[in-house]
Amino acid sequence: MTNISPEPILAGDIRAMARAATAIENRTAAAEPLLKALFPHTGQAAVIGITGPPGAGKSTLVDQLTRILRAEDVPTGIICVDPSSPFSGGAILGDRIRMQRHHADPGVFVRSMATRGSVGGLARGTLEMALMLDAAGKRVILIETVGVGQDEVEVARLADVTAVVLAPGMGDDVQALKAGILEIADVFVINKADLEGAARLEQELRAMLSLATRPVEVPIVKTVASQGDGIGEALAAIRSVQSGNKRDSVRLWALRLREMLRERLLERIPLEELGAAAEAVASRRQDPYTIVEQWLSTLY
Ligand SMILES: Nc1nc2c(ncn2[C@@H]2O[C@H](COP(=O)(O)OP(=O)(O)OP(=O)(O)O)[C@@H](O)[C@H]2O)c(=O)[nH]1
Ligand SMILES: [Mg+2]
Repeated sequence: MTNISPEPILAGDIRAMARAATAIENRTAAAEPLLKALFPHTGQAAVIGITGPPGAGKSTLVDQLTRILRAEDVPTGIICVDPSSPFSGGAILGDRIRMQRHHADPGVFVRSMATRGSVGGLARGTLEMALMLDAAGKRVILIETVGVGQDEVEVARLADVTAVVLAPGMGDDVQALKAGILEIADVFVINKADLEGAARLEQELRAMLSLATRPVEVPIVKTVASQGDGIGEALAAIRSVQSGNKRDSVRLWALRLREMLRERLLERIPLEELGAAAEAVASRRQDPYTIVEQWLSTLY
């Protein structure tokens, strides 16, 4: 195992960041010592989740938000969670081409991550990637995930602010949206406001929100990301949520720690063993309490 030195990352060296990103994504042995060394230098970045149905314009919006952030000289990180789902195949190439203009800008670091269909693992990898970028001096980190499953709900929990991007004419009625996605939204962006149906989508969304019991009002912003319209407003809405309603980081870390603990424990139990134990319990050959006790006692 070759260790990765934290210093060049802390200095914002792009090659070192790319190496670290690969180690984090592949979960190599070098990743954890590195993350430990970087951790004291984190806590400065705003992590913004951008989620929503396939094709809503998330990547276009991320690209436009980055343009504004860079005009303000804000060091920016972009994490695109590659949809390995059948819904969005082929979209990644387009994303890469779109993001290329930022590649020439050393103030932007773009990284794609594959989901590999693992719930939880994605959230962890994404959090670690964001922590690395935070330590490397990025001050805003945009995370794009597709809103089709559980993954983005998990990822959104890791973000300081989550913007849900919707678009008209996608056959995605508001009713059809996953309830989980509606719950995690801090800001709604109705993109493709140039298309017919945007006003109706907004009405439906407002009607739906009026029924939901949310402690704070969720702003709705309309954009035409492909034209760069409304992007400043979207960023302002995101920022106002972030400053006014910033998620309590103690609570966030309580969630993250719990998730890490759960994951670490589960990693220690082979799937076959879990399966065998489930059979034993289901057939009443063993009780679940004894099994869990046994696992815990042999773990460390
Ligand atoms: N008419 C219109 N088209 C847009 C707008 N924003 C994005 N598009 C187009 O919509 C398509 C999908 O945009 P993306 O940004 O790739 O959408 P996405 O949500 O990232 O898609 P996935 O990553 O595949 O889920 C592209 O062809 C964009 O050019 C908009 O405001 N109006
Ligand atoms: Mg995209």
